[in-house]
Amino acid sequence: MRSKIVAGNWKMNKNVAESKALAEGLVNELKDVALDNTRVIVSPTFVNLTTVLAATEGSAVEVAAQNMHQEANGAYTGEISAEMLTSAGIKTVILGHSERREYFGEDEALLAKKTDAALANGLEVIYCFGEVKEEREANTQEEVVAKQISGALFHLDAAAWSNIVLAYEPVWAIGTGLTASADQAQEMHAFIRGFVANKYGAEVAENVSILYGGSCKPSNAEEIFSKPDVDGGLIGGASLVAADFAAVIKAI
Ligand code: 3PY
Repeated sequence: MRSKIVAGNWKMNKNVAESKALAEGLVNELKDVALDNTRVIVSPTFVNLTTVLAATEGSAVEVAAQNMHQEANGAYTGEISAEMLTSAGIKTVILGHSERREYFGEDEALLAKKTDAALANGLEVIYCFGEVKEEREANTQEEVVAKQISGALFHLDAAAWSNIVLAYEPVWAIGTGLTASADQAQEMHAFIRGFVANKYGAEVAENVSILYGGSCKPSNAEEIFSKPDVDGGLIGGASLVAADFAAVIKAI
């Protein structure tokens, strides 16, 4: 059975002390919450990963990185490898967020390499993708998403999919306050599951968690999470306040 997952993407926010306080605040908010089949993940910046790991130790809160480099080591100033993440105790990495695609030129060819490096080092990948506003307006969102998924992930064998989580984040809903309606999210998630099933069969498709991201917050989370193919969320702004993120988690 696939897991429900609520993951907080802290992006480039929170210094060391603030990250520690936010992580501790979240652990405190969740201490009496029965999480059942729901995984909770937070994703601070690289410099705060070990602080947040320490602050969440012994709790159900997992810690993920927001990015990594595709090479194992070498002359790549400023970069972090998969093995460096695992050596720090990290088990999950977010790849392909639209901000990485937009501001750092990441495309499917690069993301395929990053995915391979992550999986080869035993990391789970939360792979993000989603259409921009013009693509939605032109009704090409399914084509766009299909290319983003197949281009980075369809070279994998079926077994590798046990370490893949998909995160559909329509770019027009990121940081804009706009949200896909619950029906729009369900429609796309059902398309994605069908697309994965076509390539890998029903079992892989039924077992992959598909998260929704894009201005998901306490006021809309419950409706979005109620849809059968929405297995949780990748949460931006609302994950930066412990009580708000806890409210989103409780909505699942
Ligand atoms: C958002 O909701 O803003 C996100 O980008 C989550 O990753």
